[in-house]
Amino acid sequence: MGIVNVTPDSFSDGGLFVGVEDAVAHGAHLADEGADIVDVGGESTRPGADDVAVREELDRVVPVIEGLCRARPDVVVSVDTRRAIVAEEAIDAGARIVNDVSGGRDASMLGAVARTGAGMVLMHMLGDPRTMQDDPRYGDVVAEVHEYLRGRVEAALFAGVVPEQLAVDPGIGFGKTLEHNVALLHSLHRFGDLDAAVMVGASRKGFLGALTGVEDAASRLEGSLAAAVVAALGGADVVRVHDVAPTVRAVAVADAVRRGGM
Ligand code: HH2
Repeated sequence: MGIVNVTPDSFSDGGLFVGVEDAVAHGAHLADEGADIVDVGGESTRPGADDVAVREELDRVVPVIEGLCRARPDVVVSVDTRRAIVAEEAIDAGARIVNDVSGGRDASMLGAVARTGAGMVLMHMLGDPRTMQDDPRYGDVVAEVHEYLRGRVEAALFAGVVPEQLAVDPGIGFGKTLEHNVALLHSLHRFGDLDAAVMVGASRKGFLGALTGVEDAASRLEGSLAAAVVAALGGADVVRVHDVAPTVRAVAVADAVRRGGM
């Protein structure tokens, strides 16, 4: 999954693709580089980010989704949103997956996704982006995130979301310390029993900067590739990344090893 952030303030690429044409061209470029899914988001969820008005979020993502679906009908487009209203309009515009970092907390979200038959990513986040990195604590982070996602899968299925269309994501960096992120990647295989695909988004994130000593987020390629390979070996079905071409090549090796041959 390649990332298109139509935001002025995303942590590693904010402001680069705020114009519709630039964002559509970037999404098409990620598809050319080998992304099977292109994720379009209009709200930064970096630690400390403020909420975006609904109208603003719609104005950012809907024209880009329409443009991308028109330009590249072969690409699966997902919308990165916590709001049911944005999800619905994005699906009308051509999106086929809703990527919800809040795990479907908006009371109307699961029903909206179920009605459309769209795919859904349920991610774990502790609290909300404004406060999630203020001293996050868990007794056993892997067990607690697993239990949370189990409950969200159950809620989604109860609401009528198609089981084959579900993915879970432990939410690297969303209310987690360096140790929590490493523990979740180390034990990723444990999320394989949730009857859902497993997705991981570690690309360019702060814990990679801490582990590698690379401060500039856009320069964290090696750390991001290592995390994608680790995730693939741990059973991830989808990795959400900024740097698509190098990730496709790195994950091709990891996938072959995981399968034990070609
Ligand atoms: N991470 C980000 C946004 N959406 N969705 C899922 N499912 N998993 C993730 O790990 C995830 C996500 C944050 O990264 P990014 O979009 O690059 O930054 P920002 O939130 O600042 O726009």
